[in-house]
Amino acid sequence: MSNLAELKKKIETRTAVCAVIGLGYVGLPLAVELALAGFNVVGIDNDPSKAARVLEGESYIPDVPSDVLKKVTESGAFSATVDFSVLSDCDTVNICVPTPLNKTRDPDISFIVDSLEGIKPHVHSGMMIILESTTYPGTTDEIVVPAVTGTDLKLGKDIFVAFSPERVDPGNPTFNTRNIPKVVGGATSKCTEVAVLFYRQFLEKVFPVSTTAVAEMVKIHENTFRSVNIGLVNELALMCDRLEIDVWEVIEGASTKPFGFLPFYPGPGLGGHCIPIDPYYLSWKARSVGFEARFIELAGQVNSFMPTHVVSRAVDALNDVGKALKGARIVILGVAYKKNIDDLRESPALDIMNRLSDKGVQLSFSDPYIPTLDIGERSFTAVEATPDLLQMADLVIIVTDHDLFNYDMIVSNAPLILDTRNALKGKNGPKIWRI
Ligand code: SAJ
Repeated sequence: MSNLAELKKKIETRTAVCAVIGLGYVGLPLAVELALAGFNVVGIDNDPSKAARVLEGESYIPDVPSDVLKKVTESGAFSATVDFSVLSDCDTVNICVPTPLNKTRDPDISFIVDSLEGIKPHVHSGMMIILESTTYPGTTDEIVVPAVTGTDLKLGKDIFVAFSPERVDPGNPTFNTRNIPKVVGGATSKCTEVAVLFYRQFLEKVFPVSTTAVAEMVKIHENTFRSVNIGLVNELALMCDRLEIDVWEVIEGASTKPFGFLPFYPGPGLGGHCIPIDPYYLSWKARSVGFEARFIELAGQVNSFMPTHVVSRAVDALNDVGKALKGARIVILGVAYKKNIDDLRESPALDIMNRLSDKGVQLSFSDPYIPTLDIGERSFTAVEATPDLLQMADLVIIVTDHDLFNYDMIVSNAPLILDTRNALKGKNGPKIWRI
């Protein structure tokens, strides 16, 4: 029986042993879904505490309930380790590690490279390696394939390689690992075939594409689409500010168009570990072939200008009541990068607070999801958004519009409000300013 036939049989009979490298918000849900589907799964993470917590059945990913995790670990279907040697007994390997930017805002694929270094000594015929980490087109063919193939390990015959972008949206109540359509592109047609068969064992919808580069580009396109459209609407907000037109009303009006329009909303800036990062993987790759991805760079400039604009609006609002920024008591409401989550990564609130602190503002913040934060040498501890706190403030800035905030109380007690999210939609008056 050929390696391909043997691997397909193991997948179809769920006797394949599956490894997931990287047990974060992508890898842990994936590993649990594989185990629930009947596969024997081993998670590998370079953080020993993650492996230990998995074995304890103690989930650290909100989308993975601890009782579900405990069920698959206690049954023996799922185990976790820091030791890559387990891969010698594995048939499939999913790489789900971070792909950040480095200090010069160029792609940092060191986590992928480190994973491949861990895999290489244990690669064997009949193995499939699938990269899921968001990366520039060409990574799988140029980095992964050479690392796992060799004279005795022919691509598409002995070793099977594919790319399948992760699309996890942490906290999304509707879409999860199992029901989000999965795009898959193999390094050869046989690689696509076996990767699609693999995912079809435990995911509801699998969408094959012809190459790994197409699959890599699909993901980057999805997130660049958001970054550029957010940049466009932020620029619209800056124009409307000059033209004294309510941008929020403009978007609400445009949203009545039943086709050909998708609303995006201005905000204090672009946060998160995907949207501010992924487009720069594409522009970096484009530059390597002599192409300047102008939309991506321009959107980045507009989006990263928004924290400056928020500070400028704060100056205007305080000035309007005869107060200076320096020494003003300002309360920031919401610091996570988007509402109803506890993630601070790339949050524009950090940039806004840094700028305000530098200008001598007496700064405090309230966020039900974030207890403390550090900005350079300065540490802040969250305070409760009480009527007293708001009454004593000179200005309250709504940076992240968590649903847990009591907006009626905020309007009743804050003497001056800068709303960067239209959280106070429909409420107007001289004390309410918007971006
Ligand atoms: N933002 C705006 N205006 C908007 C939308 C977002 O300013 O109209 C800001 C947010 O406040 C945040 C940043 O942009 O700071 C990113 O927001 P996001 O809604 O794109 O949320 P993310 O970063 O969690 O993006 C993830 C992505 N999911 C994956 O990469 C798997 C993205 O593809 C999803 O579309 C997005 O979640 C989602 O829709 O929730």
